[in-house]
Amino acid sequence: MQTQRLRIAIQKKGRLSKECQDLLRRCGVKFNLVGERLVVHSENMPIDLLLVRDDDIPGLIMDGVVDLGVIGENELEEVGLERAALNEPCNYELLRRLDFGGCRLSIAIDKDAKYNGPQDLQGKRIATTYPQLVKRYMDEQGVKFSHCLLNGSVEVAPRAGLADAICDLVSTGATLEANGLKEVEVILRSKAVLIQRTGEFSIDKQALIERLLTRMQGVLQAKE
Ligand code: PRT
Ligand code: ZN
Repeated sequence: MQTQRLRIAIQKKGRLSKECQDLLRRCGVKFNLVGERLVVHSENMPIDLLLVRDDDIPGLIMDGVVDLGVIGENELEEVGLERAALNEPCNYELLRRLDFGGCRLSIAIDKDAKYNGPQDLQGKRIATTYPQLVKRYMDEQGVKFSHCLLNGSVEVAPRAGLADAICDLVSTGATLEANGLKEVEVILRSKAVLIQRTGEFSIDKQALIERLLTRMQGVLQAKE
């Protein structure tokens, strides 16, 4: 069901939400976030913001339920691979790479273990929230491994005896260090991106998207 107003999905609460809201505000979109609302109407533009879990954003775009979304490439690629494997719609258009949410998806092992390359992970169990991205990487390397799917506390899995290695997001490296782990392979470098659903847009929506993109270009350049 398409609406006249441009629908933009953003993370409700988390590492991308503040910078995402700041970016929209700098692009001139006025809105007031009150309470626990899922949909927030902009006060000065025909835009509705959808405040959701980041995990839901790729699917909302790929199913054509919302027009634009801001999401980390890690999440976008994982959901895309999962949907492709299930023969579900997985198309989207990348409008812009943004300047926040930077991190890397890395494999880490016990800090004292020897490591000479991906072949050392042969037959090991890897704990992760990103099974598709790990599988793609390990297939590329020709290394067989087993999964340990965890949606939280991934970094404690080796110490808890659940896995031999982990594959998780890293920014400063402090979490790995605190858990006695060392980063041995970077399998993806990620930033937040602005994406768009595929398909037709009304002339008005298209014009609004272009206006937003021009403003965004200005905002991002001014920060450089
Ligand atoms: O509730 P919701 O599902 O919306 O949020 P979430 O908990 O799934 O995601 P959130 O808010 O933690 O992260 C949203 C996005 O921010 C991620 O998908 C990444 O694109 C991006 N991002 C950038 C990060 C990090 N940096 C990051 N460091 N996401 C998570 N981390 C975690 C990491 O998982 C690990 O636990 O931070 C820890 C490592 O940080 P360092 O600094 O110790 O290395
Ligand atoms: Zn999430």
